[in-house]
Amino acid sequence: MRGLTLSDLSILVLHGPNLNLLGSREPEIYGSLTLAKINILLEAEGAKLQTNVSFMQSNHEGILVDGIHEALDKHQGILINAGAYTHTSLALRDAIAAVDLPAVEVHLSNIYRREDFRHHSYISSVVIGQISGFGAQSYLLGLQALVHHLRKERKEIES
Ligand code: CA2
Repeated sequence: MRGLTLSDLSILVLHGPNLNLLGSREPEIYGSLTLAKINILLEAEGAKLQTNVSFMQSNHEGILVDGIHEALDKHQGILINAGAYTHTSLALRDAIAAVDLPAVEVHLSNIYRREDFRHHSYISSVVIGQISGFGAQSYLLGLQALVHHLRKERKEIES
């Protein structure tokens, strides 16, 4: 079988509930960019990093769980903003743990500066790291960190 080359990396970006409303409401918390614009920025960052980026948004927990399962044979890593499911979903946590793909959790807002119920993430214990509070930049920083991690992991396996 052909070995993977540097440009063969593929990342799944998962956006959780209500993030399809970005740009239309609460810009003081979540910024003024639409989700489509954030995806365009991620695609451009992916191109710089020689990494393919795919996107999925759902307002439904089970659909996000299915997306995580389906990532297994298609992608090497997951970038996830689980939205409010961050604070409630054992199912998403278990799905990320089950597929065992490196994942990075991102949030537009700094969840630790907000209401107490946003301070706990069910996801954080099964991801390699979390970036929170930098608006759309959180996604770009998360993508960079994930690609860096995957490349480092790959180099370690090859050496
Ligand atoms: O800061 C983040 O990225 C969050 O994941 C966003 C979630 C929130 O429940 C998390 O605590 C933190 C909410 C996403 C809602 O997105 C909206 C976008 C526009 C208008 C209203 C909601």
